[in-house]
Amino acid sequence: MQTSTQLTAAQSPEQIEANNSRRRFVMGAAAAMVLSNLPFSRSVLANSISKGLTILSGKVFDLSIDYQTVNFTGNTARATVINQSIPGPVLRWKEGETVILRVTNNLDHDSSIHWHGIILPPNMDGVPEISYAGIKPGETFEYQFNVEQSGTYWYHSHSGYQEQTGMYGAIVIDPIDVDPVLYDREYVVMLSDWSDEDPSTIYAKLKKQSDYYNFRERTLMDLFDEIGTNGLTNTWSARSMWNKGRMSDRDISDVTGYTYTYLFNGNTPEQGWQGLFRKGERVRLRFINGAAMTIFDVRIPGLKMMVVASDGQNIQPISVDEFRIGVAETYDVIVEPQVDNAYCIFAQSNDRTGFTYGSLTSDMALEPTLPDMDPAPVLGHSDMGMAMAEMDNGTMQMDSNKSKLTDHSAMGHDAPDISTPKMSSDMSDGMSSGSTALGLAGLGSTSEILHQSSEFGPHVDMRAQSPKNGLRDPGIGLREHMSLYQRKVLTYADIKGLTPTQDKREPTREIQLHLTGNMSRYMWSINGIKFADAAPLELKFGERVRIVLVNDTMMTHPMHLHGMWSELETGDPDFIPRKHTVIVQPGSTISYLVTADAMGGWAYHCHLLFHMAGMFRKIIVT
Ligand SMILES: [Cu+2]
Repeated sequence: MQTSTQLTAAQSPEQIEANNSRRRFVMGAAAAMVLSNLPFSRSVLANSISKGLTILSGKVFDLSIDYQTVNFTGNTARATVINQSIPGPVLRWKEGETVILRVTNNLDHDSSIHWHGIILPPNMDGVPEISYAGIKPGETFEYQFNVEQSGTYWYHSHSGYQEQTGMYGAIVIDPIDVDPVLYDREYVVMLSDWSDEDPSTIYAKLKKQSDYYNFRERTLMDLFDEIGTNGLTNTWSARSMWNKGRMSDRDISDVTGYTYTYLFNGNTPEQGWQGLFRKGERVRLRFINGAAMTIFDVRIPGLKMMVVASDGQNIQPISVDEFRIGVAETYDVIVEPQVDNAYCIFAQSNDRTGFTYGSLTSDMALEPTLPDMDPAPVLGHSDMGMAMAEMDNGTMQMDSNKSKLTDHSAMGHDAPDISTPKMSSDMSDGMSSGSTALGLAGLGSTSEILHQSSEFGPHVDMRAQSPKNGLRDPGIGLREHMSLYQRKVLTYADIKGLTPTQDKREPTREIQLHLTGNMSRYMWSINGIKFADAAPLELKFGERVRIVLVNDTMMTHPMHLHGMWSELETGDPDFIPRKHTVIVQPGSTISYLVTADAMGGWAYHCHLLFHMAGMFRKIIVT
């Protein structure tokens, strides 16, 4: 009986990327950094090998988890891999079918695979200690569930730091009905980050020195430049805010291109993935951010991208030049190249410390022209959820003083959608905002932003006092791209479901969660409470609830709810889009609705791997 996984024949040979014979020279991460602002010359690239993704389709899949020695940088390192490859195989399912996935753990540690974004029973979700005990060394665990959705998803280890060392792969689910998206050809684009450093070493370094990988701190020369431009007083008041919190306005990401090599379908920038097209074709690119810690900004110079799906769910098509993809998010886009050429699919890290790319080409012999990375962004006051007026009044709550808020009079200046935040004294676990009338479904919360008493203490070094609405903000480093480069950047406000909202009920309560941390001590939490100390969040089966996320930190956090959809409130109650991962920008708030239609225990967490231990909650639906 041929039940097990097979190399698919469903794809045309061209669909399986066909450039295995190209030979190029593999360089290290350091060389990539040097090259990062230069177009690659073909001679430099002459010797490395670009590889494609393996695709498995069917109903029964055998997956193995093994150690493997890899060489992405010129040095060898140990990876953990699924079916001997990074990424693991693309799993191609069909909506309406039951899949069986037999996963054998050949590591000497526990392992797991979580099917990210897939709606399934809680014991099939693959999260150790919430779904099951994990997969022990030598053990085979059999997952079985009905596939009730279609689109682009992915899977990854939920054990330790295994995801960082290679345990991730794409899932593509064909719809049971006619696909509303028309296309002639498709490719998965899995973006990820690789380090030769052991992830526990990376984490230990961050714990000792949270800006260990950030080489963009301001220098004395920057200071003199700034004084020359803005004057001493302005410079001093701007600087003192950052200095008080021992923070840096260039602290965009914790782990950077200093240690990371960014991968495109498992290829380094020196290898350069290639995908073929014929001019006039509609090409569907299924972007997945499978990185552990890296948010990417993606564009294809010379091509408009029609975004047709977000987190696997069809959306009303929206034409953009660029989009930000948070860790664990997926976007499907359609491009229609009209001339024979090699187009660069360019993915730069949001801190601009590195990039990866692939090419969409009419001829494998063509090399694309690499664009320059955009300038490194600098955080502004609004990214800390602060109005300028507050800064001048000296009322920002970037403490070490852990006291109460001192002056409410100046707040809310740049936050028209959000009322004045307060400190809440009596909301025991801060999980419910109580009695006030809730904003309408799809339009977002009208409740006050309340800082819980648990948010005050040395474990939280910042609270956003006037968090801005994150919906229309393309994000730091992208805001000015229309005026500077005429590049339309996708925002969450642009995303509307393709099909009407299924659950049209109004939410009956709100849960306001603050994403918190002490950044200089590299401690992460929700409402100031780390996972180990937190009670589970309880939802009642069938209830319609709004989750309001407030980012009180300077980092962008991609928040992932397991088991249920996150219905992002983007302003149209009739076409609320469904997502599994929602990025919350620094100093911003965003909200989504959840229908608690999945009994059992589920994980809810920031998807940045090194934030996850603290910024995590168990959700129980009873
Ligand atoms: Cu986070």
